Amino acid sequence: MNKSLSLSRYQYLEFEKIALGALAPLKGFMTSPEFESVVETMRLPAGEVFPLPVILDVSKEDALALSGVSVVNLIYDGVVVGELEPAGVFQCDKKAVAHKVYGTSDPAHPGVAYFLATKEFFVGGAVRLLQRARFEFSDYEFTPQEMRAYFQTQGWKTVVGFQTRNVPHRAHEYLLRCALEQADGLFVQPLVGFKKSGDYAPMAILKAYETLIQGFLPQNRVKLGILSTAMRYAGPREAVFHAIVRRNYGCTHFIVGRDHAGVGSYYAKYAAHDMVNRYNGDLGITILKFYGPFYCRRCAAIATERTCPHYQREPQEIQEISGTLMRQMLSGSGQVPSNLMRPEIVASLRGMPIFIEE
Ligand code: ADX
Repeated sequence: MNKSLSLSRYQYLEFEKIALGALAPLKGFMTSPEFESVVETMRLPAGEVFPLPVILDVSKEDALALSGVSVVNLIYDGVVVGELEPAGVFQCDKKAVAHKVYGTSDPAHPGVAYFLATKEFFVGGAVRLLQRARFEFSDYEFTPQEMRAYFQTQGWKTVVGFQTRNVPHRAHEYLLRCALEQADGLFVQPLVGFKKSGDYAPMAILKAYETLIQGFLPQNRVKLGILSTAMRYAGPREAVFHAIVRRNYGCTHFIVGRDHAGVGSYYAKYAAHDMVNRYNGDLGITILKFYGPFYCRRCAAIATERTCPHYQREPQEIQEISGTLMRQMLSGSGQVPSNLMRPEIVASLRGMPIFIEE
């Protein structure tokens, strides 16, 4: 008996990432034992580290209709884009799970809000991709296989992966330069799947990175390519998730800085560092942890807690550079001091929508 399930765009991208190997070792949407194991222990039943649930939510009617079905056609926009072999449906106590995964069940948290709003049931099982997702930024997207092949042809033995959801400011640039000191290549992979309103629009991020890479970084050692998956704002757990995904794309190193994948004040500044420390050596990718960077008026330079004496002595001379501050400046007067963001980057954003609207 054949059955169909219509996917939302969010679900289609999630399905596609699984099928392309971006979420390896997952080969399908999580089954009940996998889900439980990941939520409780941050590991899959076989022991591999995996920090976030990857689930396909369905209505009660669909859950009932799946019983006894061996293959489900996955439909997006009226087209069969893939198949799922259902391996059971399940439910959970969403608030309790949110608390474990996000550290909060507050519906004001955007990741929690999304999770609490998922349909009643989840269906697990292996997937097969029949048609890639196509959307306006697809030309900037590469598969894990394509990236691995690219790194090989470039002769890059070590590659640092950089996750971001922001237009680059000077602190980001500092991290990128540190990465280039360490490794053969750098893979800047902005996440452009689902993000909350008020975050940067994907085109603004891409334009800004093109400006930075073409004008100020060694182009032959930097590759730009998007990751079309949802931002989950899960802070420390998502830092581990982002690292695993970049490992799957062939990176050997991954940057985790301040408040990685954080939102509001739900996570301590360096909670993601503590989390990655717990799995050190077990992720298949080396984590490069960074404190700061900030702008120091005394040094007249971007510096970090490890390189600047004024951080302790004259904290009033330290100007923190946060994504939130930059967004405020860009959405207000549009004037951003050049010691915080390159004027060329600010100029490259003129005339285009910079932020995602409601
Ligand atoms: S994230 O949500 O994708 O993590 P963002 O684009 O701001 O947000 O960050 C990209 C990477 O740079 C993350 O590893 C983050 O921790 C790091 N980062 C961003 N700003 C700073 C900063 N001022 N100091 C240290 N690390 C930073």
